[in-house]
Amino acid sequence: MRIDEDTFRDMRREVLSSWPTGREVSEEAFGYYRREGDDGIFHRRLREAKAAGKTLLQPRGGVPLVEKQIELLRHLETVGTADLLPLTVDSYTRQNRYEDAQRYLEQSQKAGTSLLNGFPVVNHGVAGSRAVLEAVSAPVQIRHGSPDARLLAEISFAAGYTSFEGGGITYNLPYSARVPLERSIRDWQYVDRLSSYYTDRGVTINRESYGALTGILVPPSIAVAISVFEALLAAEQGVKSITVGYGQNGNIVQDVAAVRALEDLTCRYLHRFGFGDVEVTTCFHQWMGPFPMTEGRAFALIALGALTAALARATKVITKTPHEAYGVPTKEANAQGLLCSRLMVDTVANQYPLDREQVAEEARWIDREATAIVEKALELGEGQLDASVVRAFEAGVMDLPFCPSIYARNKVMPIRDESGAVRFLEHGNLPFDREILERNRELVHSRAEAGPDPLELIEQDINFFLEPQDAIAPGAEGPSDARALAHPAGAR
Ligand code: 8ZB
Repeated sequence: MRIDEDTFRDMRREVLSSWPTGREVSEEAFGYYRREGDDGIFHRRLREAKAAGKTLLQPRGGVPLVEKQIELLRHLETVGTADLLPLTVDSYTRQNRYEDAQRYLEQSQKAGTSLLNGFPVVNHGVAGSRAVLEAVSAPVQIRHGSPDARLLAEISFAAGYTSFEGGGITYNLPYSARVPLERSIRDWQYVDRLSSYYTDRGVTINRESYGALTGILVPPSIAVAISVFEALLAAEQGVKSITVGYGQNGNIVQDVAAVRALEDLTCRYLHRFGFGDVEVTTCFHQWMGPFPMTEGRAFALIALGALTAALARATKVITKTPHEAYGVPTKEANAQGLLCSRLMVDTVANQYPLDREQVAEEARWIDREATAIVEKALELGEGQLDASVVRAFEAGVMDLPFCPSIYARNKVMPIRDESGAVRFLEHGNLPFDREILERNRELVHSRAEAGPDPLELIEQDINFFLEPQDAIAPGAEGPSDARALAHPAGAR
């Protein structure tokens, strides 16, 4: 159910009093947006790109200091030709540890270095965060990984940011071991409700689901089913611009089909629930799994991701960098990842070298699997979206392999087929029909039954893009500047 005005007002009072900068949030924000002639610039860029069939480029990037963040974003925009910019938030802020973020922010200021792995939006407050936005021309999105992003969203929207990543499932399960889904979904309903509070007042906030999830062999139908629920949950709170995402697995046909199924299913269910006026766009994540250390292989993988995103006609692609295997990238390496991707998306924009029927066939199977999951979850939820998700995960009807959270059953085991597409070795309690299971069995049996120990196969499949052992021997070079990388506080 949509949170009503009165309840929401009380909730906001509590959230805004949880840290001093919460007091900076005011209705002044609406005046600010109007002054900028900005009705939510991020969603407009997405809409234009979708209409033109273009794939926009967006990197990740966040450093603790305002001036350094501006320098970084200007570099990504001018040298890297990024279409959309990020403000990646540090890990302490993601965990609501604002005191720790404050301490490392002050130390970073004193030393003039980066002792946080991102930009602490809450600590910088409305003015500091807005200064970054105003120093660049491309729209900027807040990207993070918080199970509870209520205060972060408050400061971000008040500062003028019009796109916010995350959701109650996708920013919980891959990131937290023991945050109950019930709680993260509730806290994200607040973020979606806050987005619609702005949208109702003329400022459309774009909300993006983190469809790449754990980044490790996520079967497409699982990612699609989860995205459908995050889209429905957002729409239920009044969100009008939704981006659904998917992380590259490596088989071009399957990845392209997955993006198609993702968009189709999301739109179909939004319509069915009466949210046909929501604008849906797609985001493709370049490979989120273990990244090659050598520069040549890293660039090849970045190019493969950009190629696939462009063929899928994804609205945008989140790019990786040649430093991925080493940690947070320098701005120069980040721009190189963008330039590599730029060549690919521009070249492929007007080509379609794939077999259309093969893509359509794969998309039909992903659709069929995802539909089975969504329908069974809806049945368990007895008409309530949040209950559908909670009960479906309890029952293993929705599940996520290699998930750190105790709130996923972890009974699904993925495996690649001969062509590298991700299939099921074990489907756990996913509610699949006989034909789905039969097709899957046919596709995997040559690897699953002939090969060595299944666990060894899965390890190979996870490390699919890493160098063969002998290629990282002396002589094979990593990025020349990677050794100079700083290692900021907090885990990535
Ligand atoms: C779940 C997201 C992980 C990805 C990148 C990692 C990885 C994290 C930053 C960043 C640039 C940052 N990432 N923090 N990239 N600047 N502060 O997100 O490298 O690719």
